[in-house]
Amino acid sequence: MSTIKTVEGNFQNASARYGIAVARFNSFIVDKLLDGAIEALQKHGVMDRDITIVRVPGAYELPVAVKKMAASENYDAIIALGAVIRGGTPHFEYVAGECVKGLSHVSMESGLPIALGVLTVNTIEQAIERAGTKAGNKGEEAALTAMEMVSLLRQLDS
Ligand code: INI
Repeated sequence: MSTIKTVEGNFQNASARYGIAVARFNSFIVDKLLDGAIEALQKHGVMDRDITIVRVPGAYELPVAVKKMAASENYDAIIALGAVIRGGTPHFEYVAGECVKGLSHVSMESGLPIALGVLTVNTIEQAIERAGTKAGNKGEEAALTAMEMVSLLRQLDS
């Protein structure tokens, strides 16, 4: 049997506090991601009082809101949810790019796990597929990632 130590997160973090930052743009998709995220947290024992939803206008606004949330020290992890759907203009590239770059920057600066539940897709159909139909629910996946990372970082701290 191997004697190599492995450190890995699990989903037993019922005592952690989760912030969910949600973009209102494309809310018919993002609301499904939010439902998936909340269900995943509740299924693993997270209490409603340990979940806070923060709403912003669009995905572009997620990084600045998440930065404030991280600085507040009120959360053990933040789940960022949005849907950027390609249109006929380069706007998509800027919104999607700045959103993902900004969230990654905040995570590295703060040391807080920030789960990326922001869809960046070419079509509405692709968004629907990832919001609880044939390609799963990326909000649920982001919530599970947040839980796993809280657990992992706690173990790495100890
Ligand atoms: N915001 C989104 O969340 N998704 C999009 O697809 C989108 N598109 O395509 O324009 C979008 N734009 C708004 C942007 O996030 C800002 O709210 C806006 O530019 C004001 O700063």
